[in-house]
Amino acid sequence: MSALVELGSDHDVAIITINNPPVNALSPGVVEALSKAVERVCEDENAKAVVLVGGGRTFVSGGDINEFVKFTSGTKRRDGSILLQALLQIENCSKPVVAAIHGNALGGGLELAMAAHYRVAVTSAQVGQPEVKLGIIPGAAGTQRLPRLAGVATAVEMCTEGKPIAAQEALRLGIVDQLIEGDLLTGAVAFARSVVGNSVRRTRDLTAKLGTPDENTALFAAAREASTKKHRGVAAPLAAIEAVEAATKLPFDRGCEVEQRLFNECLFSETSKAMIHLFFAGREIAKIPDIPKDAPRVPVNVAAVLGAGFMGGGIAMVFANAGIPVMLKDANQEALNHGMDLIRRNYAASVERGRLTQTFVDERLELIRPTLRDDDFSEADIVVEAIFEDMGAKKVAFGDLDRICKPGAILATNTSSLDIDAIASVTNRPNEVIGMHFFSPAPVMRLLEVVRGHKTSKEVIATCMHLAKKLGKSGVLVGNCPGFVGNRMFGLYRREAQFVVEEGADIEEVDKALYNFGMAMGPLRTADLVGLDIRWRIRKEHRHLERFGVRQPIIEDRLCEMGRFGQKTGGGWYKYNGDRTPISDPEVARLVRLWSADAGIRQRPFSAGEIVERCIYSLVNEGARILEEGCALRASDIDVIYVNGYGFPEQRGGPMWYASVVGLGTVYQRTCELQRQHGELWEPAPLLKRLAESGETFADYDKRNADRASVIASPSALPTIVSSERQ
Ligand code: 3H9
Repeated sequence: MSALVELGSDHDVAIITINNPPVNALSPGVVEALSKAVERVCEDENAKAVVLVGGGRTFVSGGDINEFVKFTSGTKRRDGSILLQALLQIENCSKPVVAAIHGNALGGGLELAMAAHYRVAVTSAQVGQPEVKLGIIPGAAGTQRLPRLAGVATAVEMCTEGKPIAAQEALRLGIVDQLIEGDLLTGAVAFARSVVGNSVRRTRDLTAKLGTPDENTALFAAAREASTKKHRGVAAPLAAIEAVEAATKLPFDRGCEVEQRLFNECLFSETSKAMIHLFFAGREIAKIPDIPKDAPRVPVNVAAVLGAGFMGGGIAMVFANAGIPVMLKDANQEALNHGMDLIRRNYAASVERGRLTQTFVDERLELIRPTLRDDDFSEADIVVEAIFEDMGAKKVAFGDLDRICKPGAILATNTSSLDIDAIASVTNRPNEVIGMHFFSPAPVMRLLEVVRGHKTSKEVIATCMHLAKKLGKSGVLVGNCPGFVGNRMFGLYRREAQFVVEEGADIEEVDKALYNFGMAMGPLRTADLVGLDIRWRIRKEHRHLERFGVRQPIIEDRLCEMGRFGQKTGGGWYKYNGDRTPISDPEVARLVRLWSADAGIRQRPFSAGEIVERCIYSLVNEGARILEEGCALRASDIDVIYVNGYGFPEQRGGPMWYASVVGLGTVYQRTCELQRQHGELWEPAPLLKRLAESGETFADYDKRNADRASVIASPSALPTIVSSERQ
């Protein structure tokens, strides 16, 4: 037998074990070896039943995603029938086949398990069809077998949302037949023996849960409507619905044909390439060239958050949600009460929406300990400072923390733009100071920028990157430049949106163009949401650093001077009637034209395409600069940042991936044109120029630089950045 698939037995029960670490993906060779093993047990007279199990930490986590990249890049031809045939072979086996699930049965893993006659699972196991998150649909009859086992509504939900479900739920839905307490293999073998002699139950023959045409018509229509709204611009959820619908209307084999056609259409789309890129990018972020995977880490058993405002409270919830006890401190009782009330209200809203259970919330609240006493923080293994964004105040806070906290405790700041090294400089332990830049609202947003200071120790970085994963965040290590990676780029994007308005585009047109491109929200609506005053204040502070002759945006400053700070003041770019719905304000439109004309800016109409180019290419150009400076390790890290923290559409793979799809030559040419029109603000990043000239992509650059030493820790040229971007 191949090392990938092992054939053993427990007396009269054959045991087939898949061994393809780390996640038992169905890589080349696995399916073939599995097929051979099944053939042998079918012929083995001594085997009365078969248990199919995953070796190591999991059952099977799906088809091998690396293979998909080979198919779409044309380096390998896909033959979808190999897996389908192997699954039929299992289903056709005359002896009962029992899939024994621990860890995950995902994608092709669940499809494999569903081809078995029975499924047993440990309670900690999860099953799911997450293909949609890769821009594809199940491609090994998952859309045909799942509705037969769990019903049409469940199949639609699982195949369109891609969320895995826990074993207990899988049992309730009929996907799993029995939960195993104790040793999985022992339980699975006992289960297999208990069904010997029964006629085998082939999933493809089941029809009871396939629903009636009347029920299904309404169900599919509702699912299509919901999916179109929720997954804007992604074809896979609709394709998944079509495939499940085929299961309800066609015989099994014909349904499989429909699934194969749709699977291939999705797989070869730009969307799926982008989403698969993001899958691997999401794994790459954990790899820090100068910090090995097994680098020593500080144990984090108790956390503390300084500052019980919206951000601090949210960060405390993040720790509690991960099961880590956390203290929350503020300067006085009133602020602390206010913070705790906010936390309770947030949790209550989640219970109301059915996202969390009351029991879960009660347990989490138990983990959050409000305190006013400095000394309590001496217990903490990590403190996250989340007070207001002011260097003086932060320095005072870090001086205090240095005094109070135990040696070895990590002192993290949640600053979104301030210099980590300057903050660290007031402590006697700059090696233990780091940035942990959470995004708002902290319990919801997946992104966490981990900011490496000049002296931050490897142990502290390793701990925070590991902690990020434990907290359910995509932790990306970035360098200590102003605005770090995300905000530094976003400042330019927002600035460009303003410039385009000054040059004649309507406010609504700009937001609509970027929304239709796929952004979660247009840039001007976003500005109103976060508040125009924050950047206004920063711009005023840095006015002295602006260079003569370098264009500065004018409109947001004027709006702020009128007291229009955005949603919180009932008006900014838009007006608001007591809620979050933006309403076009003709007065703002009039003023914008007036102010722009006064400033001598020529006005002209804009197409949506031009608006998108201006705003998105500004992200790309700055991203290239950041990459070359070394403030991001990889272009793909920037993509992870933008998709997880800035509402960039995942179907476009992030700004750097998108630029490579457009063609870096095209992006560079356009940047040069914009430089001719607008001057040095559009000076192409040298890296963009080089890659464009050599015909390479950012992914090529990432590959070439896979072993680069580390992100640059010290701040880059602050004056240049401030003068051109006015962060
Ligand atoms: C599919 O099944 C389609 C079917 O219909 C069949 C059609 C024919 N393939 O995430 P981790 C790697 S589509 C290849 O850090 P965790 C991953 O890149 C697939 N590689 O671990 C990483 O490599 P490295 C449907 C895979 O414990 C390493 O394993 N399935 C695959 O935090 C560890 O991964 C999915 O979409 C794969 N399928 O999480 C599941 N999966 O160390 C995708 C993982 O070199 N996978 N790797 O960077 C996951 O969601 C998580 O990896 C999992 C483990 C939950 C399994």
